[in-house]
Amino acid sequence: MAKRVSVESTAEAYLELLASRGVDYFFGNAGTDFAPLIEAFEKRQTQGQHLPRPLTVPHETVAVAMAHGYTMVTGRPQAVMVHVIVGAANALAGVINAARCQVPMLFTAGRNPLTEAGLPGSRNRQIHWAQESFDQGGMMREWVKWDYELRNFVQLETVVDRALAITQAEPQGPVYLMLPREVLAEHHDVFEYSESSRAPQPAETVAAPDAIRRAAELLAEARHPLIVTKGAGRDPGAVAALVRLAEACGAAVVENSPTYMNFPQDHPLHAGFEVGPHLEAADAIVVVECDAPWFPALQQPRPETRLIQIGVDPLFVRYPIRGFGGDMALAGAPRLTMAALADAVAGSASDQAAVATRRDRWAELHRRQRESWLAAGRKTEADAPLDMKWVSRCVADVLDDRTIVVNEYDLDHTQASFRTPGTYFGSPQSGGLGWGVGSALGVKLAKPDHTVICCVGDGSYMFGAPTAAHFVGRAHDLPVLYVVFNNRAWNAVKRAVQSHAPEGWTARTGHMPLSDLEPAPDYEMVCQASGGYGERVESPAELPAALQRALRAVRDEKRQALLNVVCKKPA
Ligand SMILES: Cc1ncc(C[n+]2csc(CCOP(=O)(O)OP(=O)(O)O)c2C)c(N)n1
Repeated sequence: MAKRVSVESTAEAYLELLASRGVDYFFGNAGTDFAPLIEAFEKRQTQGQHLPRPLTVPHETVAVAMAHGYTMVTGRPQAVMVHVIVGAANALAGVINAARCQVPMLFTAGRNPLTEAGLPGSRNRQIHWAQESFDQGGMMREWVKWDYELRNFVQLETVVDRALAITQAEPQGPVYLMLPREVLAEHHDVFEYSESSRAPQPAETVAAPDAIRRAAELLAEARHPLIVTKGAGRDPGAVAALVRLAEACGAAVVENSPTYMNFPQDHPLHAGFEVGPHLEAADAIVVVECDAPWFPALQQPRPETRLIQIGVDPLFVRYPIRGFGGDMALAGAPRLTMAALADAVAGSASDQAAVATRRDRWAELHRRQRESWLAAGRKTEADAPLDMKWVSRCVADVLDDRTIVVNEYDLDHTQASFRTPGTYFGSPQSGGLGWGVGSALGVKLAKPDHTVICCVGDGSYMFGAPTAAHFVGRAHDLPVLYVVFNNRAWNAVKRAVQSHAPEGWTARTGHMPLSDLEPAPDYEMVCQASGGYGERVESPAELPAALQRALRAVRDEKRQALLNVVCKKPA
């Protein structure tokens, strides 16, 4: 149905349209390009129109991560707006993360005024000359599915609906809309638009029945089937389908650097987080939403092992190189693909006795694996400085089904056990650091009745623009608990040097440039500076009680909290 509203500007019409399309939040890091929008926001708020809600986010890293976090738990894309080319530059790593995680997002930036004079919104600041680039979309183009500059009011609805349709079409990912100030500032009286988007939205797809049948035959014949996944749980509905598939095949599931909760970690077919020990034996491997299931330079499946790749884009067409083979690739919604495959395998003439034997064997491995993980954690329980395994175990002890963990780096998977879809989110495969702190805020925004715990390395924490993030936590009432795994180093960098030159100069001198983070800041004070609860934890025995104090702060006092947990420093 057509709707007709009175407006004053294109900017106001744009906000009206975002609200009608279900965009709840507008994460903004403003500049001079925002002037017509800020006016329009204020007019709408004065009139009681509160959506989309503008949130001031004083660093682009946090703004993009918040939108990422919000969408990864709701599935609904939100709007981010940054200041022209310079704001977009600060945001780029976050956009890369969203792209690789297939998270939809309406990423927008102001466009420098085009005209030097003569139009409302023409240039009137020093920066308006130097901030113009020849191709503002160019910097982002490799990482977004679509970019466009809004050229006039007449095309507003088509452009916004097209942007939102493209970002949500699979494989999902950010789109980039540039908004020139003259166009936003144009005066208009009336905006007519269709109440719901008329842009076509592709329906979910699943492989043809014949392909499913052939894949099921291949799996039914296998004697050692294995499943590897990283991101099946992007669609929480896919978790149950993956369980059915694993059970139907008697196949173990290995989570490889999981970005989501993919498979209940207490399920007897969960075989841990390392594919290496199982590669040699496997005669059929199903790779589900996993860009790098193993490292060919270190280990490969046997040449005769059959491979099935499942994903919305099993070719990963936006990756320049990815050589993992596949006897079959089943493109489409993994939830539907795996459900169809599970049905087909269950209905096939597979050897049920062999399936049951495999399940028992995996259950035994699962039991022994968990025992050894528990023992490994316990072994470190008295270590001071704290061992990251013990920190992870203590965090795991406070988890429940209404707690969501965002983990950028250091929570040790072997010490926790996530069972509920949508309760775990791990670092993006693209590894653009600075994602964790902001995305935890986005998760909290989307799930105010859940406890949100953000586990971050001290390095990752600093990449996350923490002053800006804690500002947002206080300004917008988002009490997240941050657990900083403070090892005073970039251990990932140290490990890379050790594997590159195990007997090299750094090993001989015991000194490694460019990898230490000392003197370490008092991270707890960064949170306190924005009214949060902060505590430094140096004793392993004190950690459980410290976690309880911090949880009380976030749950009862509704204050953000940060535990600065002093961990062992890597060599
Ligand atoms: C934007 C960005 N810059 C640099 C890196 C390289 N990098 C990868 S891991 C890492 C260290 C992370 O440190 P921390 O969070 O303290 O975890 P730790 O390695 O100590 O466990 C760095 C610097 C990156 N991935 N992203």
